[in-house]
Amino acid sequence: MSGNRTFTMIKPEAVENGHTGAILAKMQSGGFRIVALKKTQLSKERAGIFYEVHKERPFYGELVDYMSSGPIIAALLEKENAVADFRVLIGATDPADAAEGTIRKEFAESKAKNAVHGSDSDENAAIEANFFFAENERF
Ligand code: FUP
Repeated sequence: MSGNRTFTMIKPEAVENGHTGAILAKMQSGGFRIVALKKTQLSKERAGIFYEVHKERPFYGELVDYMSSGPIIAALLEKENAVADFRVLIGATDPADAAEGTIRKEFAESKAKNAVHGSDSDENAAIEANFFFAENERF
């Protein structure tokens, strides 16, 4: 996968609160094309694997519990400079620091329940996309 794709999840609180459509619309109007999309729920074990890079962080247990607490929307998105541009569109990790107009500013509840995930590198975007999507689920 080249540098034009990023992986995202709409997190449980945003799905639960009915923000899926509005968040996907913001992604699309931000210039991102949906390559793959699914609604699914992570088991605790799979959430633990997805967030393994944060294993030593104090919030890891809560993060795994939260991310497996309800359904999420997983998506693979395409745009030139996707990883960096998507992180601008979603805003800072803590919604208190997120810029006006960003997805987290509008929809996130807190640093933990921050509405969306966005990959932090091309390499992780590829790993994360492979975690959720088979080749024949990408268009
Ligand atoms: P981001 O890349 O913006 O999602 O942020 P990080 O990689 O720093 O954090 C990964 C996830 O850990 C975030 F989605 C939310 C969670 N987190 C917390 O729950 N508490 C914290 O203090 C920091 C991050």
